[in-house]
Amino acid sequence: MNDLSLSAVTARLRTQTFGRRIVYRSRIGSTQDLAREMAEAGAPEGTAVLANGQTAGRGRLGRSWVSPVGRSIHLSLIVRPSLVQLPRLTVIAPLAVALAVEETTSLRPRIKWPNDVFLSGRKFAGVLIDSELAGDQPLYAIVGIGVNVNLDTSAYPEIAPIATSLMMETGQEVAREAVLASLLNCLEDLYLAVGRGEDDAVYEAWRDRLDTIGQTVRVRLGDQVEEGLVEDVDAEGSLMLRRADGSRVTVPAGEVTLRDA
Ligand code: BT5
Repeated sequence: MNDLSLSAVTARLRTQTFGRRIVYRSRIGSTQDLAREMAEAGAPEGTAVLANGQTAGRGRLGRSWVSPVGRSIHLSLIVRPSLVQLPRLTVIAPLAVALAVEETTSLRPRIKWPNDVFLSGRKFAGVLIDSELAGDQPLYAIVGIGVNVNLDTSAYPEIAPIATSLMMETGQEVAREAVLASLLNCLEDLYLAVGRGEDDAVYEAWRDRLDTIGQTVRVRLGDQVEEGLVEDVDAEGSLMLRRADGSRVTVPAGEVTLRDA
């Protein structure tokens, strides 16, 4: 079995807190659940829960995430964001994945709103953010990120037509440790930048990689369906849609699904 070398990850970290405490399991149900338990018990910001494989990996809205042992990155990072940082996690997380892949390979990922990261029109990474508030104050958030690094997605019929991996795109195995360390470095850089109020550069970098602007989309938001042309996005990741009747609506990047119209 391909184990993840934590010392190889740590050697590449240039973070203050992100990934400085790592909890590692060779196999787990979902890293999100352990991270949530640890956050509830007071684990500090930056604690990273990692698993070599998951037996019940989760996507959003009850969907599942294919997480076999030894091939991918399964990360749940505990953060304790400010009110400003919390909504920007949906921008920071996929952007950090794209930047980490750019830093460690020759690939140039694209982001599909709100949280998918794509190569050659196929998804290779996804983001799931769980957060806990007390009133309107954030207590913690768990930034869940799955990255198909050396996964042969053709072996999984449920995702074969829509998914890819860094190995499939480069034609060779990629060191998970290098991608993971770069991911933690990029996540912390972006998170701290937003905390200092420097969101403009973060927003621009995200917007540059976003494929969704200019497309006509249908968005399901609870019971409501909105359809329209994506005119722009804002710094919190909301979509600005123009409906067929010419009116405009802003759709937050929360619990939504995107369908091609
Ligand atoms: C996501 O959900 O894309 C969020 C995935 C987050 C996974 C991480 S791994 C660490 C942490 N622990 C967890 O339990 N979860 C997080 P969503 O946008 O709902 O996309 C889910 C859909 O993506 C599925 O319905 C499939 O169509 C597809 N999918 C599932 N597994 C995939 C994979 N390995 N690669 C590409 N696509 C996949």
